[in-house]
Parts: sequence; structure tokens; C-alpha cells
Amino acid sequence: MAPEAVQKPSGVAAGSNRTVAHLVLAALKRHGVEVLIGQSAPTRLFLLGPEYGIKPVMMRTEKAGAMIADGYARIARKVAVVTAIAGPGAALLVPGLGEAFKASIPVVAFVQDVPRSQTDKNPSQEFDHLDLFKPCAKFVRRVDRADRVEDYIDMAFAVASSGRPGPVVLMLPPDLFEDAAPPSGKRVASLGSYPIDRMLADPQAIEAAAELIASAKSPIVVAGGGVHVSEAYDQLARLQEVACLPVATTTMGKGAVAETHPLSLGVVGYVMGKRASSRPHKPIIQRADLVFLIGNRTNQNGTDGWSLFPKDAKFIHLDIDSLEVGRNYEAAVRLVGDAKLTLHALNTALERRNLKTREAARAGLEKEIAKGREEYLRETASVRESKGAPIRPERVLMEMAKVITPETIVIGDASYSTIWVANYLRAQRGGQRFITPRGLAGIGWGFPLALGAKLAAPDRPVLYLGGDGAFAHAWAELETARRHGIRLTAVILNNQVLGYEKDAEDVHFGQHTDGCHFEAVDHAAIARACGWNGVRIESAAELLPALQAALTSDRQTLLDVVADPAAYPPLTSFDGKLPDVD
Ligand SMILES: Cc1ncc(C[n+]2csc(CCOP(=O)(O)OP(=O)(O)O)c2C)c(N)n1
Ligand SMILES: [Mg+2]
Repeated sequence: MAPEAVQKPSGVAAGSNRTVAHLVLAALKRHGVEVLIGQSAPTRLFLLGPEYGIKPVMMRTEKAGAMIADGYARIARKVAVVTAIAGPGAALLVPGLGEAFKASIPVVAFVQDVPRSQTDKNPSQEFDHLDLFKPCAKFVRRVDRADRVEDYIDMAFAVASSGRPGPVVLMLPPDLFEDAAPPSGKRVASLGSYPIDRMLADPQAIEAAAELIASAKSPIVVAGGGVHVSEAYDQLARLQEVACLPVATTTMGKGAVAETHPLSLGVVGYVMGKRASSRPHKPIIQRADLVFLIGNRTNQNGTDGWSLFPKDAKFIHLDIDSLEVGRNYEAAVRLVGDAKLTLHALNTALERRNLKTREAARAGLEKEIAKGREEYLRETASVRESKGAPIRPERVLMEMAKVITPETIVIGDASYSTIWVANYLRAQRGGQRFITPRGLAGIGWGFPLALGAKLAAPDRPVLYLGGDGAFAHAWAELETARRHGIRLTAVILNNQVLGYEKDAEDVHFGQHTDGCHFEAVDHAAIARACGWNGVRIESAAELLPALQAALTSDRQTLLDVVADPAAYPPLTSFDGKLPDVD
């Protein structure tokens, strides 16, 4: 659609709320919004945004825009706002909002709809947005009355940031922004940080959970992404200490607890094949008589195809979404509520109990876990220290492990990068962030997520790891990073193949399609063409100095690592089905 054919209002002072555009921006400011991620539409918002202290971040593709917003929301702990033009721009928001929806991340999307007078006349780029966004938003509305705009913006922020957070879409016609604003509303609440409306689970159920934990023989905790959303780190760490509980996480939950804690098991699920960091701990899971699921939607990956837990184990399930509680494993105790609040109450209930059984089990468990960790280090030594070329991804991860600090935000793109990160990097504290797009698990989500994360935390190092297939979905945003001074480091595992896809085809069909192999691509040259520092890495010895230089440089740096196409990470489902490549 052509830019809005309307006159720019002149002489409108910020805060005067003269037009609906002013009203919208004042409401966003009230909700603590600092950046507006989009590509010029709705134009009036971007033109006036800076007057309200709201910085426009203009990306190259709307597809990336929704993902940048997602990454921003995850790290800023704020509702992120992304915008798009009707039709094609709106359609490109769907993939990113889909990830945010499934990963429970609050994003509000403003879609510039067709002008009110043209509705249903076949105007340019008209599209059924209400249906388009249905599966990827908690709430979708078209707003066409100036006197309801503030109400709808507040509804959007409240819905996005409360309960199970997620995306909301508001469609706003361009002519509405030019309407005179009604007198400033009475709304004063700031709803832009999440979660709002924390809810405590039923106190009786909390007591029942404490009783089960205190009397269990071999209880375990499996924490999911909900712990990050709720920021329940201190409470989970306390639970681990007080009840001497072994704590594992899903890939999405990685970093929910310190993986260096003597009772931490690392990431479990589909990532427990040969050489996996949690594989030696499998007996602890297999003998569990009680599994405590926290912020965990018991999906296929997190449960290794629903095969991970013993059939006769009991479950306590804590989640903000009652649909998830008991979805796949009937819960002996249902805890529907916020993880932080509910764990706090549960810890208090546990502290009042006799925990002798748990305390007696601690030393043995710690010894068993320490032995398992040694086994992992022994089993992976040859690949972690490999000097071969093309370079083993495990070696790349070992060098990354040397440069990351508890403050570094690591983004592992979908495909093998997620699994390398899950297995070869360790959270040194609860709350350390390893973001992997596990909602939809789409390749190419990672680079824009990393841009959003860095936008939210300019002072923290951000390190992106992605495959060459994944990165091809996102090259265009190299320029966005440069233009906005978003300084991050990207590491591309350039194995010239859709690795996971090829290996999965080999496992399932005994052969693979031609589409899995690419021509050689020089990503360092692409990066340089966009003003980045692009470095090609062909030998393992170059990795560490290049990573150190990248992380201390003032410039965005991309390391194009020529990686071994035969290497594959420890996927449980590939065990024994692919050639061993030691
Ligand atoms: C958008 C999207 N398309 C297809 C897939 C299926 N898929 C999963 S992994 C993968 C291969 C990714 O290859 P690459 O990014 O090069 O990573 P590698 O496995 O080689 O490390 C594909 C195509 C997907 N997850 N997302
Ligand atoms: Mg690849």
C-alpha cells in the first residue's frame, strides 16, 4: 500500500495528544516502551516516536522484525512492540509471532490496516488479518474508533504480559492515526513489564506437593522455559538446595539453574545421544519415583518423544497455563500458578518439614553426578580438542566456552546449533541465558533473536551460533545491525549442508535429497559487504584468538567457520543409526 496520503500535522507538541498517533505514542511511553521495531508503517508513529523518547529500529524484513521483538522481550523483560504494513508485511510477522506464541513471549504487533472507508472494496494489500494471526496471537482486534484506542492498547499489553505471556495483534487503519484524539484518558497504569498479575497456586496443593517431595525416594526436577519467563531463578535454586533435588532442564529451560551446581543434570530430552552431557545422568532420571515439572510443556523434544520418564513415576506439575498441567503426564498434584510465587511458597512449606530422607540422599547423588560429568569429559575429549580440518563443531563450542561469561547471552539457532549449545556450554549461574528458538524450531530465527537481545542489553556480550542453512534466512539483517550500531558476534558453522535435515533423511529413508547440499558460500565476504568485520576460519587454532578479538572489538564481527559436514550432535534418535565420526 502507498504511504498514507495525509498531511503531516504541524505544530503538535509532544504529549498534547492532538491526534490518535500522539495518543498511541503516549500510551506506549506509559507502558515503558523504548523501541519501535518496524519498517516505516504506520509512518506517523515512526515520525513522531522520537518526540516521545521511543526509538525507531527499522529492520529490512518484517519476518526478522517479529523475531527481533521476541529477542528484545526475552532479555529486556518488557513487552516488545513490532509493526508492519497490511498484507505482505503482516504475513511476514507470522513466523516470528508463532515462535513467540509457543515460547510464551509477550510481543504486541501493530498492523497498519486498510483505511476505514476502503474496507472490503479490494483496496491494495487488504487481507484477512483476523484469521491470519489467529494461531499465533492470544488476542487479535481491529480498532477503528479514536475513543477506544487507549482501552485497546491497555488490553493488548495486559493480555500480552499476564497469565501465559504471548503475542497480541492490533490492526489500526492509517486514517485513524490522523483523527483528533479524544481528551486524554484516565488510564495511568504501566503494563509493559512481565509477568503482571502473578498468581499463587492453591495453597493446599502446595502443601501436598511438599509432602510428596519430602517423602519421595528419588525425586527429580525438570525445569522448562517457564522458569525464565517467571524469573524464578532464586526460588528454583533454593528448592534445589533445601530439598537436595537433582535439577535438569529442557533446551528452552537451559540456564534456569546453574549447571555447575553439584546437583544439576544439564539439558535432558532429545539431546541425550552418545557423548551428550546429560547422558551419564540418565539412570537418575530412569529411577525417579517423582518428577516435578516446572514451566515445562512436556513437548516431544523435552521428553525425548515422551519416553524419558519412568512409567510408574508420579508427577507434580507447576505451570501458569492449566492446559499444560497434566497434558501428557497426569499430575498427582496440579500447581497452576506463577513459578516464582509458587516455588517461594513451596520452599516455605518444605522448610517446615522433616527433610531427612532428602538430606541423606545428597552426598550419594552428588558423587554420582560428579562421576557422570567426568565420564562426559572423557568421552568428548577427542572431539572437543580436535585439531582437524574442516573443524569439528565440538571444538568450536569448546573455544566459545572459554570466552563466555555468566553475563554473555548465547543464541543457538534451530537445527544442530541448539544441540551443540545445550551440550557443550554450561550455565554458570541461574538466569544465564542461552536462547534457542524452540517454539517453532525454525532455522534462521536465531540471528534476529540475537539482534533483539543485544538491542535490549547493549552492555552485555551477545554471541550468535548458527548453521549456514539457518543464516541464509537472515543475511539481510547484517545491514540492520550495522545501521543501528547493534554490536554482536556471529559464528557460522559453514558445513555446506543442511546437516540435521540430511542426517534425519539418512536415518529415516536411507538416503537424502539433493537439496541438502549447497554450493560454497563465503559468509565472511557477505559480512564484509555489509560493513561487518568478516573473518574466515579454516583451522581450529585460529578460533580462540578470533573469538577474543571479536568480543572486544568495536565492530560487529562474523566468523565463518569451515566446519565438518560429517559431524552431528548427540541426538538420542540418531544413536547407532549414523556412521560414528570420532
Ligand atoms: C524454516 C525451517 N525450514 C525447515 C526446517 C527443517 N530443518 C531442520 S534442521 C534443518 C537444517 C539446517 O541446516 P543448517 O542451518 O545449515 O544447520 P546444520 O544442521 O547444518 O548445522 C532444516 C532444513 C526448519 N526447522 N525450519
Ligand atoms: Mg549447515
